[in-house]
Amino acid sequence: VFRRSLALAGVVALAFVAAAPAALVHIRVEGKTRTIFGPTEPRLPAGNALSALGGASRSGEFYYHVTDSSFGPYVDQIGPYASGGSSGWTYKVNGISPPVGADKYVLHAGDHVLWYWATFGPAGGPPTLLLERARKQRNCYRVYAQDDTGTRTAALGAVLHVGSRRTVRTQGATQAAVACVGSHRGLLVRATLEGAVRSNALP
Ligand code: B12
Repeated sequence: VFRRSLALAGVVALAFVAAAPAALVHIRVEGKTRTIFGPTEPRLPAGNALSALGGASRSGEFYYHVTDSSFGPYVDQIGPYASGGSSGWTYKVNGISPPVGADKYVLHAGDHVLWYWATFGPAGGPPTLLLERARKQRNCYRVYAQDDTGTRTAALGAVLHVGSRRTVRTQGATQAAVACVGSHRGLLVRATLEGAVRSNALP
């Protein structure tokens, strides 16, 4: 009996090692043509970047599919679009594209997870847009483009969308892409730029 309890304790301990404890993380899923989940990056509990996608799928009731590959579990479809050729689903955590499978990337509280559709060319994948409020300027926003290493550059030429009807073009040269959108109570603001993944949304 003692040996059996020891074996059981071992199995339980292993289960705890294998499953990373869930942390409260932000998640957004950007599809090929529209946002699939969480424009404002809501929080949900997840232990790794794959389980974050699972949680978002349950919460937002959207389809995703994982297949086994030589590198481990691979997300080969989200919504109606399956990966193929040089296009498919990739993820970033805090703006950086990790060089490991999503099931291996352990998340920490407050991390921002982004899953998005990407087509890779000679220059790599598309930049992802990051929208921030401009400091000390009411109703003004800055837009950055982030590459796979998370390096930020001004997203020159980005357009801000205020709700679904109004757009404002950003101004700026090398340092920043900024725009002030005026009063917009109840409407979310987000940025787009040709060739880049659309940004998070802010009130
Ligand atoms: C093309 C490619 C992609 C394409 C796949 C397009 C498609 N048609 O499905 C895209 C751009 C979508 C992609 C995504 C990712 N990739 Co990739 N990819 C490659 C690349 C350059 C070639 C793979 C290939 O076509 N092999 C030939 C075919 C015949 O063999 P295959 O086994 O059928 O290939 C499939 C799998 O490799 C799968 N796949 C592609 N990438 C990854 C990554 C992981 C972790 C897994 C499990 C499977 C997988 O897609 C291939 C096509 O179906 C390899 C580098 C290399 N030289 O192997 C990196 C490579 C496999 N990818 C890598 C990584 C890290 C990723 C991402 C996790 C990056 C990210 N941060 O999001 C994501 C996967 C996330 C997810 N969806 O689960 C790493 C894996 C490292 C590791 N040890 O885990 C590699 C080795 C590149 C590297 N050196 O860093 N990738």
